[in-house]
Order: sequence, then C-alpha cells, then structure tokens
Amino acid sequence: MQVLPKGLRHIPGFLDRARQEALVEAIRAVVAEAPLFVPEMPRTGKPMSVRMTNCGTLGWVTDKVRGYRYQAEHPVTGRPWPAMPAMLLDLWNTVSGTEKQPEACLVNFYTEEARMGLHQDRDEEDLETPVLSVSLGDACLFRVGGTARGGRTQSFRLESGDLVVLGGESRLAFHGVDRIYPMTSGLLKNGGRINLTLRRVRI
Ligand code: MD3
Ligand code: FE
Repeated sequence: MQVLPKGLRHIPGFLDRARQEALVEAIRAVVAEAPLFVPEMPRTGKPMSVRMTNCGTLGWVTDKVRGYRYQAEHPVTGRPWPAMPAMLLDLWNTVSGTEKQPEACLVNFYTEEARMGLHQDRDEEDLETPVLSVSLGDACLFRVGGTARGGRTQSFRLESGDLVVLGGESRLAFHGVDRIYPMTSGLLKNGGRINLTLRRVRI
C-alpha cells in the first residue's frame, strides 16, 4: 500500500562534505545579515521551537497578530532579506526540473529539542512548482503523509547533505519533523540541524 506521496523524491547524500561546508558558510553570512527570529503561532502567539530566517526576495514569517505570510522584509530589523546564495540557485536549477526561479529560501534552525508539527505548506500562491529541501548538520526523523490530515504517515531519516524534492501530489502532503538525533554530524560546531526550503511564491 502506497504511503509516500507521488512526486516526493528523496536524494540521500547529494551534497558532499565540501559542498555542505560551503553552504554552511553561505548560511552563516545570511544569518549575520538577517538574524534568526522566533516564529509565533497565529492567534495564540505560542513560540515555535525552531528558529528561522530567510534569503531571497521574499521570506516566510509568522507572528501572533498577522499570522503566516510572505514578506520582503525581516520582521525584526525591517531590512530586505539577503540575496539567495548562488550555490542554492545552482542546486535548484540542477534538481527542481522547472524554469521558474525560487523567490524564498526559508532557513530553519533546530536545536536538539526542536520539533515541527505536521502541517501543509500552502501559504504560497504557486502550489504547483516543487519545493526543494536541503538538510545540513544533525539527522532528523522526518514524517510525511498524504494530502488529507489524519491519513497514514511514513517516517524516514534525513541526513546532512540529503535533498528532498516535493513535486506533484507531494507538494501538498502533510509533513513534519518528529525529532533531531543529536551528535550525528560534525558539520555544525555546536550541533543542531539546519533545513533550507526553496520555494516559488508568486505565480
Ligand atoms: C513536504 N521544513 O519549512 S523539510 C518547512 O525539516 C518544513 O525543516 C521541514 O516543513 C524541515 O515548511 C521539512 C522537507 C519538506 C519541505 C517542504 C515540503 C517537505 C515537504 C512541502 C510539501 C511537502
Ligand atoms: Fe513544511
């Protein structure tokens, strides 16, 4: 019985260690310009356990009052997001299979206690172009189900250097991160996990 949604492509170990290190350096430069912020759940204001920032022309943000949205400015500094590093655009053009270019790269930083609950990504106007996910640092247990909440789910590990391309039906699949496996990668000096998701937002 099929559980993995059609169109989900997991590419283990796509990035070698040198490219992972180069990407971490590029993300450090992004974070220096656009500091990690604490996202809040809409309405309740409950802080999420993952810290975030973005690069590209648009970034995904959320707070108690205004909820989930894309905007061109950092929610704390008010400055435009840093440009998307060329390495990420190259990666997108190698694996996404689309001519459209990504506008947003959401940077998620997980400490060992951080989690991400099951959700769909549907704040984009463009729900057809694939999403590209890049994992760096400690491994995680990733969970993905179908396009309806409450269906069967399947879990697998995402390791540093893995890519996931979410095309086709999988673009609207429920997914989340159940746990981080501490000390499973030496890539980040102080441990933790970084996930990058590249997205096309506007049609
Ligand atoms: C399946 N991030 O930022 S990446 C997110 O590991 C997010 O930080 C997780 O879910 C993380 O929204 C999961 C893999 C992923 C990303 C986007 C998807 C899976 C997806 C979009 C649709 C379906
Ligand atoms: Fe998501």
